Amino acid sequence: MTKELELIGRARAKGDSIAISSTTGGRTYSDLLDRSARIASSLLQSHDDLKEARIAFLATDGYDYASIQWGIWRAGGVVVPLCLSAADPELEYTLTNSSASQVVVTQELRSKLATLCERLDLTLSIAEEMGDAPARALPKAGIDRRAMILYTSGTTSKPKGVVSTHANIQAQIETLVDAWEWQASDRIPLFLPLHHIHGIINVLSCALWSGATIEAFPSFKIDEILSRIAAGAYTVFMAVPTIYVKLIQALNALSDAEREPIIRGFADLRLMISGSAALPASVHEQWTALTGQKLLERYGMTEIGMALSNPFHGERRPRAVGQPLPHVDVRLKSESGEIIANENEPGEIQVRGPGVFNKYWNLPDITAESFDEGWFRTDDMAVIETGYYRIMGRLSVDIIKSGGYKLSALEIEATLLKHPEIRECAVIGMPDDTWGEAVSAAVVLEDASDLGLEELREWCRDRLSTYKIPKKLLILESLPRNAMGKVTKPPLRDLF
Ligand code: MCA
Ligand code: AMP
Repeated sequence: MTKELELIGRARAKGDSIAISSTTGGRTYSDLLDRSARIASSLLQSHDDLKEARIAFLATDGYDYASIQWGIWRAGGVVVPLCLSAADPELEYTLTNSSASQVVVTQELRSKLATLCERLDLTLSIAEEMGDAPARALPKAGIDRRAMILYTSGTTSKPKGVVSTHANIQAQIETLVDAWEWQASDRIPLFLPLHHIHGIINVLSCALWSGATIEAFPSFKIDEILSRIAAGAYTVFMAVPTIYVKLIQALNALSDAEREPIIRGFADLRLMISGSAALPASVHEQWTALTGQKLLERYGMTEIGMALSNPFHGERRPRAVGQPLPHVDVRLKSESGEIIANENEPGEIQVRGPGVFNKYWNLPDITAESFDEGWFRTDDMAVIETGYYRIMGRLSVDIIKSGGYKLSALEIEATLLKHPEIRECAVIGMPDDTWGEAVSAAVVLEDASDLGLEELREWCRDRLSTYKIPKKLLILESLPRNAMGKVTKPPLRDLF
């Protein structure tokens, strides 16, 4: 038996409530249903069902984004959200790797994709022009269908496409709605990028599932957001640690009179969450000292949604990520292969449950290697201390977390090696107070090159997303190597 997606069905009951507002005004749940149905009809043309065709899309505005996402789902397609700050080679990789059959974009972003789509012979549809297609009966496909491909960087040099079904997405949403007590009366700002789980599931989808109201910003517009906080516009706030660092800096730069209403606004929120990267205890404590709010830190991953969380009711402990969320099984496995039964013994986090993804797109071997007896291997190490999990770090030195983004050192190295003056390079994440880790490149230059950081950053702009561009550059005569001739990265940390 197949029926309408529950996310869509629930929206029908919400009718005239505001789903998403932005500077262009407020849009109701009925608006979202109507526009997404028209986009779905336009995508379908003469077909009955897109049958899991991959449709890539790019939009800045939250309402445009949600209408296109729902439109693709309602037509039976798989959404492939593109990254707004991606460079052309990255967009091309996503489009070709997912074998997207068409691309949807808003008018304002058309120029970002027009030439590329023409070269790749891909139909580019403009969202604003998709409203006139005659309404069609929309397919009802069932929740075991594939729904989304998100690209995540890992220990392969190119990002992997994480395929999630509607059932996975629904499980990820229900877990959070349950644990964090989402309500229809909630109001949340959305400023996180919409090509990753944090923005897509934790904020956008949980809010729409709950019949809540989203206020969407095109990116993290700190002054606008602070003035809305002061106006008491929200009940819930979700961000990455870098954003809390930036908020603390901004608040500390204000006079007492300017700061007071903003602090009051933050203090009045019912819930503030941090995740996507480790929240330093100092930031946790400074935030409590400033606003009285105890941040709820949680842990998740593109492949699994959220897995561990400090409690909504109960102790929210700095440096800890709490306990398994509802419907999520978590275990720790030691390096020697034992399942850890005791506190204070470190092991790899492994996760099982209905939210765990379907597979990596076109990578059956890597998918198989990522599971251990049905448990997904996260590559993150943790320990349980007085009942709460604490993340200790990652198994791979090649994964960097910067500003909440997961980056592959190997991918950045492969790009840097295309520079004609770089003979060898090694990329690592150096500890950074604002970004968590800063992308840092050690390079051996060709003779006679005088390449500097600014010139290299400029060269990277057409090739890498902003957040992957090296922040630090170290020029060496040679890279440190082990007896086998393999570059060893940890010693580089002492050289920067
Ligand atoms: C930007 N800049 C950086 C970085 N990003 N420098 C170093 N490291 C970075 N990571 C530089 C830019 O080059 C620019 O410099 C200047 O900072 C301003 O750039 P801009 O992009 O405008 O910065 P921003 O708007 O202040 O962005 C910071 C941000 C953003 C809001 C923290 O990075 C962000 O939205 N991060 C969230 C990512 C996220 O959602 N991750 C979740 C993944 P210049 O001016 O010199 O050019 S999902 C996940 O991890 C799992 C599932 C989970 O658990 O959630
Ligand atoms: P992503 O692939 O972008 O979904 O990033 C997932 C990774 O982010 C995890 O494997 C962790 O390494 C990291 N991460 C997420 N939340 C936390 C947290 N609260 N503390 C430490 N690391 C985190």
